[in-house]
Amino acid sequence: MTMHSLTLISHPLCPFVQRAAIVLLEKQVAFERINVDLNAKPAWFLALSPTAKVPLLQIRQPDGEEEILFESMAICEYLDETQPGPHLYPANPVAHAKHRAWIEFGSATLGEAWGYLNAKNHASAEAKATSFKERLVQLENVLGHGPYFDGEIFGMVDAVFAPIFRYFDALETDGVPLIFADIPKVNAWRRNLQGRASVIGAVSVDYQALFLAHLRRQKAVLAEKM
Ligand SMILES: N[C@@H](CCC(=O)N[C@@H](CS)C(=O)NCC(=O)O)C(=O)O
Repeated sequence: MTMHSLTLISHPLCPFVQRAAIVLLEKQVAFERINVDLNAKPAWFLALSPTAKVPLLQIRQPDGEEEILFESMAICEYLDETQPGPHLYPANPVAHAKHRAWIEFGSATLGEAWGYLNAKNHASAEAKATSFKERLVQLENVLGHGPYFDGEIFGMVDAVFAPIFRYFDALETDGVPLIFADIPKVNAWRRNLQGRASVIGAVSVDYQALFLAHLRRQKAVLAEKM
């Protein structure tokens, strides 16, 4: 029984925040969520965050002690180690290390996906689409029968990739089916993550509208087709 309260300091579109929200929801831990305007960061937020980035996890102990954690994976691992509910890493040390490595791969994949989604000209969109697709093909080659990254059990790698795939669930443009063509295992994984309650609950119901508005504001090439 945990006797402290948890606040996730967030932004509605942030994929790193979603990692932590998914872990909290998988573990069915109650938490509060406070969104920060990253275009006008409040002083209290800047005072708490060494990197000026979300997510932050504020931990209030029953004795009034307060701790602040930053960096999404540090937060996710703290939650995995301290909160009840299923563990999101395998116990076997080799498997654990491999999962951590695929999480690094996931962060780089997120960077390629983000570059593609926000590209402001066709040449850079094409280059990013190619490098993103190459990573998806690498994943296709290591995925098993699913439904999740490492089989039957939903884990931390799933929590990292779900926010990446969510971007593409929110889009209905011509290029996207090409990126996801001929990688059936990745597509099955993507669909399984899309239907997971923790993944659904990690964002608000207006996520899609907010994300599309973001792409239009960025004048992303993809937004021309929407
Ligand atoms: N490595 C960090 C990355 C977090 C991050 O990039 N957060 C973005 C929002 S998705 C942010 O707060 N950006 C604000 C800024 O860079 O000014 C983590 O894993 O927590």
